[in-house]
Amino acid sequence: MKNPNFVLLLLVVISLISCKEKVTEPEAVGPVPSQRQLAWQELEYYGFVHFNMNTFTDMEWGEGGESPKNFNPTNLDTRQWAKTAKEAGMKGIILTAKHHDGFCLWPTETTDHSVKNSPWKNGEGDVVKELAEACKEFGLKFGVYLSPWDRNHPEYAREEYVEVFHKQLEELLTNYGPVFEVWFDGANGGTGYYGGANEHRKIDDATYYEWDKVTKIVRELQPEAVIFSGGNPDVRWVGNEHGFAAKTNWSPFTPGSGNLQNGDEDGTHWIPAEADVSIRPGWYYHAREDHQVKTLPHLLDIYYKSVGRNAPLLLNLPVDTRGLVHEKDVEQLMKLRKQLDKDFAENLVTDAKATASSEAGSNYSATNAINGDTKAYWMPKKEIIKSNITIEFDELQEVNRFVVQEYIALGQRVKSFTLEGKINGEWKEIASETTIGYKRILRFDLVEVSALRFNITDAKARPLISNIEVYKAPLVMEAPEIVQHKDGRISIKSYDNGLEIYYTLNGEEPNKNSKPYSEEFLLQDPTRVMAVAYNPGTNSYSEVSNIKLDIPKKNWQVLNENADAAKIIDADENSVWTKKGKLPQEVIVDLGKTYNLKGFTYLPQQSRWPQGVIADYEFMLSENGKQWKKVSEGEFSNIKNNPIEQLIEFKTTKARYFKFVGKRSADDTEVLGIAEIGVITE
Ligand code: FUL
Repeated sequence: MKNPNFVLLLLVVISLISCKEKVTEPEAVGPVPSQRQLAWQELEYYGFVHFNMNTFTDMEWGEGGESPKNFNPTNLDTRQWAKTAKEAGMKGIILTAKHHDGFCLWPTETTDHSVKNSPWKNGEGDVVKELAEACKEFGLKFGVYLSPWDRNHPEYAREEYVEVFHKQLEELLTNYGPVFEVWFDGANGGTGYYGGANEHRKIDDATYYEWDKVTKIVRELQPEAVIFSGGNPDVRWVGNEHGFAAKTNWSPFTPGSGNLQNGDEDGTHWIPAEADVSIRPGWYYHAREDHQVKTLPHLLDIYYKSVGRNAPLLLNLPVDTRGLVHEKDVEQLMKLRKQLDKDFAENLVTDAKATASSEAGSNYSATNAINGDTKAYWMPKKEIIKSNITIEFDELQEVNRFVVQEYIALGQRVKSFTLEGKINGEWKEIASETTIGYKRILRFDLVEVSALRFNITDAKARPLISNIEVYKAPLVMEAPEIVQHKDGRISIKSYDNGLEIYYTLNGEEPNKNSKPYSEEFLLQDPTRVMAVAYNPGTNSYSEVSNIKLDIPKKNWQVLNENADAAKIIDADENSVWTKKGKLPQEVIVDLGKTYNLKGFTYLPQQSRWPQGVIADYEFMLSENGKQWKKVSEGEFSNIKNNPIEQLIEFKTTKARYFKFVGKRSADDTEVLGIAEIGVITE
């Protein structure tokens, strides 16, 4: 190397290379995910199965003294669970191998309180094994829920039990193949059977279970598995059981901060949230909830507020006493799948052009954000935080979904961003939001744009954006909801904006030639209201809603109780009035004037733990409020299992006053409970 020009050239080349290298090495910011956390995050949507002793005792929290003889599914088919989950688009299933009552779904060596002593398969069965195999067959991941709290075990709260708990974990993680998640519940209620002691036992959750040891066991036996809760090494609870993550959702989290919902911007550890929710009110199967399987709009909301807000969705299916996912649940799951497939059918960025306000070199261009490769990302120059990507479409596009992902392997950075649309040549703000994380999905009303501009307005360091997708999701064509208010106002709502609503009051099928609905209207007389949603864009109709409304409750009054009792005639199904005290108990209502009555309706409380659901009743009428005539008496059959609105007809009778008597409640508690009561006029 005698030639000085050559040396100079070499130096230039070396410095160019090292410059480039500096660019290729963006530094991590804050805590970063482990490989197992990254793999888990990409699953996005998987199923929970609550199936165990509680399924057979019709409980949510068994006490621990239940006999194994109760456990006897008639038609258990884990392949049906796996097939359902697979077709629903889920990536795995987590099974309640042991819930708080302590019953083990596998023939554990640690206790007799297991399938071994149940009549199911003469004690030869193993639900954990059957499900692990079914998951494998259907290409699903398999996970286990093992309740630390054990209301059956005699040694619970003492040292011996901790060993039992660890041993159970070892069995589950050794004998059933790969496990992707181990779920430890936080509940530690206190009272229990505890081998017959039937007492209250307290433990310190932070120390009793020896979480460090638990983590060690999991890491050794299943290095790929993430741990939910249980000292929070990998995944934290989202802070509610609605399946909703917060809009601001940091995966960094400082254990002990209590910020389960939002996480901590400057959290010390990478502990992302997981959103768990049941497809029904309860986690376990109860026939009484067959009519309360979540609707498509509700499930969609859950999806967008979990997966769309940086939290994988763990959706629970309460397997029934047959040992099957109930038909109604399957139906709703498939509705959700179908709609999501439609929502994300065609990614409109594929033919678009992306340019950035700043790029840290050609390896980090804006194109990386729209090329479908989530390992490549857009990155602005080092000192730049406020920056943007513009996506220009070939032709005008109608859009209503925006998906964006950060390259989280190097930390979660974005604190806030906005989305603008170029509408008629002018930039207009569509959304202004906070965090992104692994994935954020925005839903907004349909806009026609020639371009979109995605602006990072604040971040912990320059943003790394690995993916952007844009869609035009079809409007959800659910039958409109017709609501009658107490004063007789009628409102009709469709799920999505952008749909037209048409209705009739004469019993004829509505269509776009019927009356368009634009605002609430008044109805004083009993009327059949039918309504339909219409999408002018696709020239298609929803199903028709069809309800027979009776007289409004405007001038009604409860005569024999305090003001709170007005909740039973406020036309709001969510407000409930209960009265404790020995049954029978009665309520008297004045209708304000005399009608020809031919029936009444009774709606019990619709919540997860309904109170005072009446099973035996009497119904009386009076013209003057003094002389009463009994017009109906009997039992609301099956109301315990199926607490829907009861409709009872009787011989037409003239009356201004009615008296509803609750004689016995379905669970034999001394409570009268009413969500809503109504009459049927002639
Ligand atoms: C809760 C438990 O107590 C429920 O029974 C259910 O298992 C749910 C997923 O977690 O904390």
